Amino acid sequence: MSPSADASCLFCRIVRKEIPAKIAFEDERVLAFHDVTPKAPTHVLVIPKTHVARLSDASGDHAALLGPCLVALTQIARALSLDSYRVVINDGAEAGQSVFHLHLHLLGGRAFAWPPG
Ligand code: DGP
Repeated sequence: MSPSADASCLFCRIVRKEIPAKIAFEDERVLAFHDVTPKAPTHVLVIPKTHVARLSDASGDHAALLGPCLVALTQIARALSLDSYRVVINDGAEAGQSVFHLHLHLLGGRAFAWPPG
């Protein structure tokens, strides 16, 4: 499994710094950056650097990447002083996924309806 290996993947290109993004967090396994079209006052995308197209593709070694993503997300939320926030993973086009590199949305800074639309 090589990090950010998919040449055409938008988020792999952000990992490789070929496309600029406002980075919120980075370590050897995880990258987080602010969403270009924010849906809340705070909207950060947390991704594994390794290319996994969608949550339902995560298995074996991929699944081990999810824990670090969640831990990074909580650290980012704390650093941004969010004490209440929503975490979203859209898995598949019908669920709203538009970029096929697994990502967690960290949304905060406003109230959220339940159930989601
Ligand atoms: P989703 O619809 O769950 O696949 O979310 C994809 C998100 O990615 C969407 O909220 C917009 C964001 N996005 C798309 N292109 C870019 C980009 O080039 N830069 C950044 N920072 N975010 C992007």
